[in-house]
Amino acid sequence: MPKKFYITTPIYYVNDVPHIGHAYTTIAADVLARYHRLKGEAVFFLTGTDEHGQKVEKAATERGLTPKAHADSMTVNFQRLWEKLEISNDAFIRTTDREHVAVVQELLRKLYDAGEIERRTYEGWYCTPDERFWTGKEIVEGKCPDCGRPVERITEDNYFFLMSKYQDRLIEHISKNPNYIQPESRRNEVLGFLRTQKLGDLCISRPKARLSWGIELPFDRDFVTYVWFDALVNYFSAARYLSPPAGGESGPSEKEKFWWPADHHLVGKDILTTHSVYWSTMLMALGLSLPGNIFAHGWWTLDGKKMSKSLGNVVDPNEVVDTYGADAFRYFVLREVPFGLDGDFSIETFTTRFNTELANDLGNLLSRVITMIEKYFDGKIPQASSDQPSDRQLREIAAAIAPKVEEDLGSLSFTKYIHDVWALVTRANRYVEENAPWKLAKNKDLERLGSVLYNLAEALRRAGLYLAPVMPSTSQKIWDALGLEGRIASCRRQDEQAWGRTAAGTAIEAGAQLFPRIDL
Ligand code: ME8
Repeated sequence: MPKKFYITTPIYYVNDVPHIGHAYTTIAADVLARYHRLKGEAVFFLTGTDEHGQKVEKAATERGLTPKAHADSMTVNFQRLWEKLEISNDAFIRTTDREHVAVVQELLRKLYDAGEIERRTYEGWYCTPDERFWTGKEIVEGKCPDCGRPVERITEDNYFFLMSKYQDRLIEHISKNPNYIQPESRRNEVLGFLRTQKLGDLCISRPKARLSWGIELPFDRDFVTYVWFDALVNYFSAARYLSPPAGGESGPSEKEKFWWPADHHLVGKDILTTHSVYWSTMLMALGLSLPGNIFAHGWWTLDGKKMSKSLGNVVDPNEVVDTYGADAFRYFVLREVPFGLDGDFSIETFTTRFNTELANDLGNLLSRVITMIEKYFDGKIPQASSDQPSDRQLREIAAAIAPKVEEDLGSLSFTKYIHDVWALVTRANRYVEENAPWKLAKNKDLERLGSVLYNLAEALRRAGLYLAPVMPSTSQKIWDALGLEGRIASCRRQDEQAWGRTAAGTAIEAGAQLFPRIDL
């Protein structure tokens, strides 16, 4: 059976429409999924929507809809955007799926029966409009620190997951597994917090009297499950009922055994604690394996400002994609900011990268090579018959990519990945200048001209192969232009990366410019 690779994005709340932040995590996960498919691994790439809880209920009420009808209408926004962005997810989970609800209840029952969940009386300051509790230290002169309205003292029964007893085990797990939480700065933050503060128990219920839109506790019908306890379980429940068959077996337990645990949970830095603390301890209490890695990426701003709906400065990925194409957007977000750091989106920086890197470096290279093969060799890839130092250098750069990108994606360094592939694009452009094919044509040195154009076609084929996870359509266009058969996404990388796989005589196909320059 091939090696498995299971990757997840957060499941997004249906209280809002998707923006650049949602697209970012999903694109990053897509690149990893595509890369591992190219390597011939069995891949399960999961994304979806988080549909229960206060925020969603509130958004639905504001629209005069039931929460489910609201969720149905909002989920489509995510699904459509993922199609537009060429996201290759294998499944889309919704926490309102009947199967997911059943798994959440099964796990709650298991924890309750094992004494991992306890009913307790909770006392605290409650802000009714915000529907949340505050501690005595947090409130400001008897008012909610968030909205400034008066808070009231409430005593309420709730169920608690006994999270605190896992504090030491969690510290040990994170310490012993340096890759468990990445990047390292975030790992240190989590460890620092766990080593200096006492972990509390986690309130995992909400009385139905206060919130009804949630999964009912299987052991007390007066309560629903806290939305995070329900949402985090998606990663596990999907492995059972939405994952691809495991080596031909499609039973839930075979699939669970094959796919669980996930290799990577990609999340934004805002939700690292819920994943590294809540989810890890929940899995420990359930006796389930912990994921291989939780990676917290940074935050996007727009023109240096925090994006917010009320300020109206949210980047709508739909607009960018409709104007400049999915690949350019995918390329930009991964190229611009090292994964893990915060980044800023502005149309100026986007345009600069688009024009210099995509239109000039890559797009022009392809169109020059194709035009010359058409003009001098009747549209057929010529034979390589000479071998000069610059040819060897080009081949060496191409050969060096595979081990480099393997390391890059092993540490989720997308920026470095693109940089390492771009070394070949840059070298190929220099190769054009060094060999000046137009001069060879003028001097009627067709033998050398043929070799030069063959090598350039090979360099482009290799660049297309490695760029396929990042820019799937562009890579396919490169593939088609070079007259190569089949879908690049169905290739096996190890079969394709040898130099010289392009057959001389192959008919090329002239197409449109890959990236027509943007004039602002
Ligand atoms: O938190 N920059 O859902 P959510 C980068 N349902 N990424 C951003 C971003 C920004 N400005 N804004 C949002 C939830 N994100 C829960 C998750 S998982 C079991 C439950 C991204 O709709 C980032 O991935 O608020 C963040 O973690 C996610 O959107 C939060 O999406």
